[in-house]
Amino acid sequence: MKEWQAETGYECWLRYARLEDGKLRDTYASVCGEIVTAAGQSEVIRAAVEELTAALEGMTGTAPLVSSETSGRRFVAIGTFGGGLGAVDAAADPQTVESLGEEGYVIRSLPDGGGAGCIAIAGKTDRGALYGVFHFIRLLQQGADPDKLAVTESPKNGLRMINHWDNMDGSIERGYAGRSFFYRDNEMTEDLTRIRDYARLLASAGLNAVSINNVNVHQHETLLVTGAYLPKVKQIADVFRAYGIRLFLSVNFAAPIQIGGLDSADPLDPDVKKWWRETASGIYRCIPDFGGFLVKADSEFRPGPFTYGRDHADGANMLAEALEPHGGIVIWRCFVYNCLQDWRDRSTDRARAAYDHFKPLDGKFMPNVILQIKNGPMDFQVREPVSPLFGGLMETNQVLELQITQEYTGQQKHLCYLVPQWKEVLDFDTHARGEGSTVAEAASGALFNRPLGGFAAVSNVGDDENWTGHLLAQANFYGFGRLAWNPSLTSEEIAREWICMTFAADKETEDVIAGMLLRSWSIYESYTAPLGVGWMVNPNHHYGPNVDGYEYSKWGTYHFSDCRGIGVDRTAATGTGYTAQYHEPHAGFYESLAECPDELLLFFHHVPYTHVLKSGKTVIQHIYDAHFEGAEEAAGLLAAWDSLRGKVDEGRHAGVRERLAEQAEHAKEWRDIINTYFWRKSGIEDVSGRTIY
Ligand code: GCW
Repeated sequence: MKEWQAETGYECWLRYARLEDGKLRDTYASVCGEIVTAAGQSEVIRAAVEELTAALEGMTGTAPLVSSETSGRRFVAIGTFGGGLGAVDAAADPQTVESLGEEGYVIRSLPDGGGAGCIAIAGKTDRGALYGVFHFIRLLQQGADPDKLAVTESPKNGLRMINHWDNMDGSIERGYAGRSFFYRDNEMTEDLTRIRDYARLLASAGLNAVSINNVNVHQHETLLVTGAYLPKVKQIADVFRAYGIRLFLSVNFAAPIQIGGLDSADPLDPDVKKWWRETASGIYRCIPDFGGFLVKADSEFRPGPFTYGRDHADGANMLAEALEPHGGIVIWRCFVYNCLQDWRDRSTDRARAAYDHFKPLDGKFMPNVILQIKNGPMDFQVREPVSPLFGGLMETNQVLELQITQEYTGQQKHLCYLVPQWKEVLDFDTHARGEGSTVAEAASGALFNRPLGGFAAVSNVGDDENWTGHLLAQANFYGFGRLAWNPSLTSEEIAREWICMTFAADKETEDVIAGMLLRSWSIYESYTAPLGVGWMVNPNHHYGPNVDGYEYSKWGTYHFSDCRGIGVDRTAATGTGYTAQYHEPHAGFYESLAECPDELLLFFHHVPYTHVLKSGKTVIQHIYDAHFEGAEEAAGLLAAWDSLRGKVDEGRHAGVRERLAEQAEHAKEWRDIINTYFWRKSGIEDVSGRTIY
């Protein structure tokens, strides 16, 4: 059996383990024996060179020479077009260079370049070159032939962002991988090493923006925009800058009152405007390339413009005006709904809220405002329809918000590779401009020709040694970045890339892990809340089954099960009218009981347990079958992983195994509680006569 180095998972996919194939090792060592850059390089290029040096040293056992002149042997040239390196300029014609945009790059094998031949990695900007270097490393990790490189890439989305829900006391809202690595005890961390490694991970996955504090901005965090903390924030921004990443802060809409000594936060009040303008200037004096503000307002008890009878456009535009002279942007969240609903009131529908609030404001936001829209109308459930704001908003910049942290999808104790879920969202055709009006096109800005757009996602990392708690949850972090760069990559391509980089596994091992990842979302869905109805979790922490946990609460998240049936009537004909927020054909599909897809049936319709699905099963039989099968498949994930003992180093194997074992047990708990609940409610027997309690 193979000897493994003890591994913790800290390096993630930037692992750079010694290549096992000796021939490949020698080839890479000789082809990449030297790295050449123009003299006097920027810190971004220096970061790129450092990364490639570490990668080559790790993979081949020999560190490359780094210089600004070729010594006659083969080399890798890294730089910007027109930046003083002939090999770089030879890598692409002017038209290609033009098409690259600010962050694109070219990677090319030039057999005749610079004497012995070279590989050029070139961007229009140094950030482009950095992304090119990370791509090149990925190719080496995948065993690419260095003589046949011809890659031209640029990102589909301008904004590719991670949102942290980290609090300054060190806790992370909905964090499942330890404490914050930005803060501790209401102070900012002094240890920038981990933050630098984090920046490397972000950049390697293609990400370019990060907000470092929770959108629920509490007392200390309100002060982040002031001199009290800005010098420390600057240090972090400096670390990120070297990796092409812009820093954003979440701000408290009531800050003018809480820390500014004003008696109002009214967005139309001149003193309030002035306070924000001065605050913005103060930030930019310290951090000239500060990204801007992320805002959760009038949502879940956060302050906002409603207090003053103003709307969200008034609120966002006021902040946008303050940031505009400095090139900053406002990212304003659309997660606005009534969280003090009465469960007895059947006319209020939380799913409608974001559209009802924001659609009437379409076109009223300043050009440097982006509305951030959660993928679904509710809240990051394992299954939801796509938010109708995509395709609904046509004159407003928008960014798609996803949740990498697994709040409702197993809290990084269960395996749930979310890329397939995200792909379904991205591929959803809103039909806003006829066929092909996908969410991916709307979010990027391409569909409605918007200047700004992109993807943001809530982070799943913390100070756990392996960043994500569940090692395999790293694939979600990586996958989000890759999709934000290129939404047309498939879930499988991303999974295999990640596995190859993370485990350097043989083909058989790669197949096993890829199979586990690709099945995991559907497995998780099958043993939790059925057919798109959502929730059924324990209140507050949201882990584990509790069918009525939210049924009589104020949060607007109900399933309405009784002895006859289950589901929420959101039709225009007899329900809340939510279906009408979609363009055709979806408005019609969802409205029709016959056409509504099975997996979303209970999101849109209240039906008897005996209703027959398209699958041919009744709803109740589907619930039983899915839960029995789901729990079995969860056990199957553990068995599959066990088959890899000896093929993955012991440290990482054991860590994952522990979580898969918990998942298998917990899936049984889900199975039995859900099945028992519905058996008792409906009185209908399982046709297969399995044990229900
Ligand atoms: O899903 C809910 C979470 C809250 C979160 C909120 C939001 C940051 O349960 O913890 O608050 O969404 O997205 O604002």
